Amino acid sequence: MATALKNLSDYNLNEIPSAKGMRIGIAVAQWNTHITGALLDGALNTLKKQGAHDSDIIVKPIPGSYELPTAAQFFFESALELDAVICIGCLIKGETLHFEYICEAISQGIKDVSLKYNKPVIFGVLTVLTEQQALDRCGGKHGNKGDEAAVSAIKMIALQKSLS
Ligand code: RBF
Repeated sequence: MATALKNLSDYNLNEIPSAKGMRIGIAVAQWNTHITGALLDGALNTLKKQGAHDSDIIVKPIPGSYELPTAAQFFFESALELDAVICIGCLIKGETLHFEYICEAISQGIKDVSLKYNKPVIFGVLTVLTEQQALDRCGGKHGNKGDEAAVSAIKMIALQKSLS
């Protein structure tokens, strides 16, 4: 699990499928926006580099990370006909157990929505102990988890298309 061993932006994009024609929703939590904004920039940058069209990427702000699974469900229930949803958030551990409860709920919730709709729902959520750890992973020394989330979405959409 150690991101210290893997740079989150270290991809050879020539080896990643084209994202042309892929339709992707992105839900972005509005807590720690200096982090989630950078994660969003990374995801958008990677999707566009791989050929995704602006009009095929739908970005929506949501209150906090806890609401990410519900937002993903709203995306799939909409008329947008999305191939995947990327959930972007940043949880920084505080002094109470709130962090543990929210991390658990989000990771389970994202998995549940993905299985319910049979579509990729990507965990673009930083769960860190300090703000510095988040800064290191949203464009800092460990790369940008937004890039990794976009690559995961593209790969999973391509996988599903190849099997259907
Ligand atoms: N949302 C986040 O996305 N990241 C956080 O670090 C975060 N910390 C929170 C800490 C406390 C004490 C509370 C009450 C909420 C926090 N939230 C955070 C918001 C949470 O995900 C959710 O939006 C709200 O709890 C409303 O359901």
